[in-house]
Amino acid sequence: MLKLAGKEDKKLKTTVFQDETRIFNPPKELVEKSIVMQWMKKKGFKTEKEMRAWCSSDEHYLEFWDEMAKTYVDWHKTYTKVMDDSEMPYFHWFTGGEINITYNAVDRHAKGAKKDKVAYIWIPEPTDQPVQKITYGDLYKEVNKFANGLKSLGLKKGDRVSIYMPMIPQLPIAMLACAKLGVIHSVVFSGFSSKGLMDRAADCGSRAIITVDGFYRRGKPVPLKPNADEAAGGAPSVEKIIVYKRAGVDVSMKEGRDVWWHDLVKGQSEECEPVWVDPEHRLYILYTSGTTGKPKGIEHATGGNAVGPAQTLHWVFDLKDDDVWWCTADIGWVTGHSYIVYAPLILGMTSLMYEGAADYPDFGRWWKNIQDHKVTVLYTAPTAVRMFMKQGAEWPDKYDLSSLRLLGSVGEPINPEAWMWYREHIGRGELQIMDTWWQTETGTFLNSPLPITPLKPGSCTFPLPGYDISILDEEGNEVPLGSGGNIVALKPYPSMLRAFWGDKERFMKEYWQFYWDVPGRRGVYLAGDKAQRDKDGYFFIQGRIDDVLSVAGHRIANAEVESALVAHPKIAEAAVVGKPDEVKGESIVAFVILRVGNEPSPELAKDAIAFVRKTLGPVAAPTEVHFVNDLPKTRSGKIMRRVVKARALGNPVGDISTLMNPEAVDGIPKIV
Ligand code: 6R9
Repeated sequence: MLKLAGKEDKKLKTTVFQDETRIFNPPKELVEKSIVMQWMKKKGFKTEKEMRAWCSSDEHYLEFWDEMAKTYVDWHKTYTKVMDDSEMPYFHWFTGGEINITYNAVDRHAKGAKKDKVAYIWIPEPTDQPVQKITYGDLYKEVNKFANGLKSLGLKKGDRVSIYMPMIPQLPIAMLACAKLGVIHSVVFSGFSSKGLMDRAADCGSRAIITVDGFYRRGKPVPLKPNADEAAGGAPSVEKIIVYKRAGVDVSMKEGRDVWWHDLVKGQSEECEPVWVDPEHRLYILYTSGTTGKPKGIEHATGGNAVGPAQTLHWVFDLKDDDVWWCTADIGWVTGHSYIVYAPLILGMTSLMYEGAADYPDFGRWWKNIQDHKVTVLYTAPTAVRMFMKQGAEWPDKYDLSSLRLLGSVGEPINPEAWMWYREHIGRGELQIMDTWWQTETGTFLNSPLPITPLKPGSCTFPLPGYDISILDEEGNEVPLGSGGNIVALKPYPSMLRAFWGDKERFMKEYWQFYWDVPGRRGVYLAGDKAQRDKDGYFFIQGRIDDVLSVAGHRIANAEVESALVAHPKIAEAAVVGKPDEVKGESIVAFVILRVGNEPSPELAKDAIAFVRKTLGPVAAPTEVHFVNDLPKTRSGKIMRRVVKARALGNPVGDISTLMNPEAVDGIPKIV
């Protein structure tokens, strides 16, 4: 059974996470021209609320998904059943159909009107290297040549291949080539160590690793191939290593095992027949960040991932033919899989892809990218927003960001302070922010505003059409408005995870067991996040179930206190942990990073405490504030509170090799 914070004591009072009264209405023009509004008019829906409810209702959700599946995807063979729940919790979608996702993402555009449309504007990190514009026609040829190369190595449908590459066009090309053959890709973030790659490749039995000689980081070439060599040494299933020459660093090639990408594609045909697969055929395995314990290999199905991400991208970010979309995530994360690779390509959009660091050569790089390539929609993470906030608005202010028309956020709760800064300094004080809540497991956004939704800062607003998302108490009752509990999906949806690679028991335990025996709740998906709804029904995500403090009988989300701290004009980032306290259960200890230009002082610590007391009330005020230069984060930018806490309390910090900045751990002072 899962351990849920607070389960032992149901009498705990839950603090109201957000008492947000500011509402930001979407401009009329955005609403009127939006894709979702066109659809609503066609269907005769009068209000957003009515539309969202209809699409997610018991009576209509399968009808909704049937229409979406036929709108966004060309099926080689049409399915006969939209969804089959006879093997719950193993839900099957689009039964009886046949599909190839690369055909949908590339071939149909390359063979049609979008042949010469740019699919990717790729910006290398070194400023002296040329930007590449890759059309759908180019992509078609490159994917086919590489797919034929993979075929020549004997790779076939159902085999697994690990991809360990930086943000270069060959990464999506490799993924699309695998998918063209029905080979299951497992992308491993290129910032992971050789051990991270080895564990993942060994777990899913990869037959090959696709990698690069090296890549650029802040202007310097960094070798990567040696990591793949080490990984292959501990992953006996790996027969081949394919190496793309990116940085021109010296690498050793093992005879018979290693092959250069350019040799593999030499002389290969630019045509390659798609391998048509069952919609349930696995498209990819992606290991989650592994915040605790062994990484879990999330299995994603082909059909659902052709439909879900494309539909949400179209509706939420309202992408039209002339938009330039930039999702700043790394493709090594689910955000990149869904929203740099599959969804934008299925929609036939132009995406920007940037190879490098946000601060190279300086903190203006992103804003220059937007200015130079007239990016219209920007999708990034709160951690990035806070980093820029810390550096000050003078960086974005130097550039012309007038091409932007919509903004997005993902990865963590975005604290209202960062939300306001994002809108003010990146969005000219007028752009709407789509705060999308979702997970590796879900493949696509579950809760998110639409361009027609009035926004509240810090809220991911409502469940999207077709998704039945609710908040339940521990007994399985829906909680009333104005309170919180476990956020769940009451119904299945196409892009949901299908299984854990090789671990049925853990799959059951982590997501389904919790409400399995509650009458009427079998098949309810436990997301693992705490959330609250305010009196208007707006959802506020409070963070992972474990990230809730218990202070003098009050349940306080760590994120709530962090959000209050970051609203302090001198604080850029904060991590809050609970320190055991004989009287209160836990007392709140904060570790904060100051904004540039501020110095730590005992007065500032006192001021920060007073600030939280005023914002959230005395019960949520930290008893200690410590100033640090850095906080340990996952590679996707989430603050690792577990590690901060372990270090602060003098406990073993566990495996930190997969952190973005393991050195930050040493800077956390002991508090006991
Ligand atoms: C897409 C992604 C999933 C966890 C999720 C939640 C947090 C993501 C969020 C958010 C609040 C948002 N999360 N988006 N919390 N508001 N808009 O990040 O996937 O890396 O698997 O993380 O991230 O806690 O459960 P993943």
